[in-house]
Amino acid sequence: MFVTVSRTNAVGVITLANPARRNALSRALVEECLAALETLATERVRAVVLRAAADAAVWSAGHDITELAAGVDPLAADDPLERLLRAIESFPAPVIAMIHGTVWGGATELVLSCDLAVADPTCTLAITPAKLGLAYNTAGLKNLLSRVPVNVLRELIFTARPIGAEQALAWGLLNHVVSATELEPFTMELAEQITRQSPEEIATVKAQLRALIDSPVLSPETQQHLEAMRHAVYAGPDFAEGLQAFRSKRTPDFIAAETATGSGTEPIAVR
Ligand code: YXS
Repeated sequence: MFVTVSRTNAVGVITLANPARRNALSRALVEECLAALETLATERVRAVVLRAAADAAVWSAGHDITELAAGVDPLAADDPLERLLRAIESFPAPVIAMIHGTVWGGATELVLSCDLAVADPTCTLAITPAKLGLAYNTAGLKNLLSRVPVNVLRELIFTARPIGAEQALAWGLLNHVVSATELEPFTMELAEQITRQSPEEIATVKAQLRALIDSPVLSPETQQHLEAMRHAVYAGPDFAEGLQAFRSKRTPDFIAAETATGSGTEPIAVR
């Protein structure tokens, strides 16, 4: 059991509960989140709060790196985490991320796929594909671009550095930052306020906004070109080095890895 589900009036609460693995988004934990959403949908809740345990220093460590493999697409469309992101975006009621603790990698995209995000000052957010040499997916970048300006997204990805709650609020990644003692009552009151509004109109606005975010669609040629670029990355030396470095608990050396495979020698194409 890696997730618990509870309900207060018309508010469902899903709690990530695998502290030993820092709530890493393993297939098992994500499948339990998907099952929890299905249960709450049948119970017709009118808001969902997605949280970790109150004492968790890490909200979620992101994708379970031990389930990634060099040469294999780490973010395929049918990946459980990708299915969870879509399930949250299509859930008929608003999903609110309530954050105490640090958020890493794919967990940041999980937070940003929620409709709202409320945090306390312990919250940090990091987007880390460059740390692993991992090929982020185009759908994920489109989703992130719908939440933050492109220069902010570039800084988050290019540096792989966590940003604090106040910076995340200033950049629009969070709706509110409140004190640690206020976090739960503030978030639950926000959820209760939503449950007092028209569920039909809220479900319709969610669907309208998602349709507007998802258009325009990329041409098949562009999609194919981007997928070829992604394949070169996840089949390349950086990703293998990033995974190996994690397993060996050391900092990755991408230059050495590229030099060793001779892939770092060709000149960088400048358009
Ligand atoms: O050594 P044991 O067996 O006790 O396990 C350790 C860690 O290996 C494990 N763990 C993870 N296992 C799989 N995937 C993870 N993402 C992950 N993170 C942690 O949990 C046990 C306790 O970890 P430990 O000792 O490091 O805990 P800590 O409290 O000292 O440090 C917590 C963190 C979160 C700062 C640290 O665990 C960490 O930096 N984890 C990696 C965070 C990260 O880079 N996540 C990105 C994953 S890749 C992803 O999400 C996307 C695909 S993308 O790359 O595109 O963003």
